[in-house]
Amino acid sequence: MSSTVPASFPRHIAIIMDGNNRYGRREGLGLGQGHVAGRDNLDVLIEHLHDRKLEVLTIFAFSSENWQRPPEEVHLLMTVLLAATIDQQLPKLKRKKVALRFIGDRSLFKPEIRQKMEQAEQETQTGDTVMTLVVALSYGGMWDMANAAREMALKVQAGTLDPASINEHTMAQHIQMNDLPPVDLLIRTGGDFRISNFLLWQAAYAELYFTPTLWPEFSAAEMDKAIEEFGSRQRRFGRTSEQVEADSLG
Ligand code: M2E
Repeated sequence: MSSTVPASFPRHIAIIMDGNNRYGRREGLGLGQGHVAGRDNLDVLIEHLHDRKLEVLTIFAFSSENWQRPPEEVHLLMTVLLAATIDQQLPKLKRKKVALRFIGDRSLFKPEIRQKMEQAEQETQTGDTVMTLVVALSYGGMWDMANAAREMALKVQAGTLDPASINEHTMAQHIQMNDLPPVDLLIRTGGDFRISNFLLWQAAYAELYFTPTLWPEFSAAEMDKAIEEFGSRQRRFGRTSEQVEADSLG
């Protein structure tokens, strides 16, 4: 008997958007223009994934370590481009019912930027969210876990948490995005085969997809290819080899 196993669609996709600077250099663009091209591509992909009814998209724009980049680039990314992107995206995110959320260490941002981030989050929280866009800024997976540990320690100190009750489940409640589904598919563009301290806890069971394509050139078609690949791996790994065999014969 032949059975058709439906391709599973990921609920949560996370992307390490690497390759903006290399793209800019290759194309002979000015400083920061590779990041602008990357931002424009993100715009296209948000729209595409929204159409495909993805629940959560998490993007890694700027890591804890990226503060060590040249000061001009840091300023451009974290002040100019970030503020401009929020202003530019906000009307569309609201119209399409995309809830915006930031994860990472906000204490490192200027107060004006922090306020802009908070306001954008508030303005996009509605009762009928279609997709959640999580932007990781000054984020690190190890920071996330240390942050959870600190929060739990404070609760122990206050007498509201019993140390004996600390396990994977109680810890998970202190990790960023605890109210969202775990990462199903983690994509890294730009050719490196690393997680680079991105989501460590949340991507514990994620399928990994690596591509040499530079982020500004990662198209909707390649995104579909990654999703397709995810679906076919789920079909294979969710069953015994006998089942896969039987299905391919049927
Ligand atoms: C982003 C921020 O490299 C970063 C600079 C700022 C824009 N960016 C890339 C983002 O990841 C905010 C929103 Cl609303 C969307 C994208």
